[in-house]
Amino acid sequence: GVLMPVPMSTYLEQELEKRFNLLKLWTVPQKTQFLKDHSGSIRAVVGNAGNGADAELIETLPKLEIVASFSVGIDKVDLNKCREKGIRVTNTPDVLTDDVADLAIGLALAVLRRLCESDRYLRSGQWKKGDYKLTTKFTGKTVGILGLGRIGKAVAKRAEAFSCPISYHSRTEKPELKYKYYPCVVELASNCDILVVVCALTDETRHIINREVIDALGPKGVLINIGRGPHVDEPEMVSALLEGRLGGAGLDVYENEPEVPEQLFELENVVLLPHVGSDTVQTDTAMADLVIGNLEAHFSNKPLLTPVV
Ligand code: 8YV
Repeated sequence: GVLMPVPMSTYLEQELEKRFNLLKLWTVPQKTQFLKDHSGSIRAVVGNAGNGADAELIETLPKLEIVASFSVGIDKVDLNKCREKGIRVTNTPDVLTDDVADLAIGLALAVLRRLCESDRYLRSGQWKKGDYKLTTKFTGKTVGILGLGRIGKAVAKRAEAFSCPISYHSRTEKPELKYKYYPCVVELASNCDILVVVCALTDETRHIINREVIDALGPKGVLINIGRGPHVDEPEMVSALLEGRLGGAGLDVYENEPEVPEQLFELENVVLLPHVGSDTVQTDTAMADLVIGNLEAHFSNKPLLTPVV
């Protein structure tokens, strides 16, 4: 049996049902009892960015062999527990890089050029009545990237096409790249107009965007978060935005999804998306195919396509 805790992709569900006994946990009323009843047969879990496999779930499933995540980020999978129990873990890197990087640029443009606000202005009939405010130019703005991995590099490449000088912070400098490296996040934030958070969520990067970093970015700075909500100290970000100490924000992720601080709903310099970074038809299919490829490889004793553990 393959356990899916939450719905994530209709195509993935259909393809899993063709090949495996798919158990959709969200459709059963008594989840704990259901897990107990099926604990002897569940050999795989397919999680995603919101619901992975925590220690409790892993302990409930003694026959679990593999966690195949429908996401590149695997912060919701207890990797130590998996290592300890010899459970394999796979993710979906590369196939979603373009979409997530595209969205970072989209958010930057949406915040600076006030695209969502302009759309609301037109739809509400304001255009016919009043004057309109000027916005901020994106081309040429300095873009700081926190985490220069696969997606970070794709963001850099796109920003370069907008003539943006690129700088970054990551655990180690990448001297083969021509972008400016800052060994400290506060320095990166002080020296960029737009800060894009795109690193993996780990104990080291949790709340890496704290008050000091936010103040370094400053009243003209814009924060783009396409990584994970907990990278940012959310209450600090909200007060900085409310007090005008931070210029704007474009967010796809939040600390406690699907909860979003409602104070942000009043702010026109903030663009809020419901964690849709990789949600295109094309990438949904590619991610699902990768999950299935990993499961099939595992169950036929072949090397995993994209192993993490
Ligand atoms: C979501 C993501 O997982 O890959 C990740 O880490 O956060 C996203 O791709 C995706 O939207 C499916 O839930």
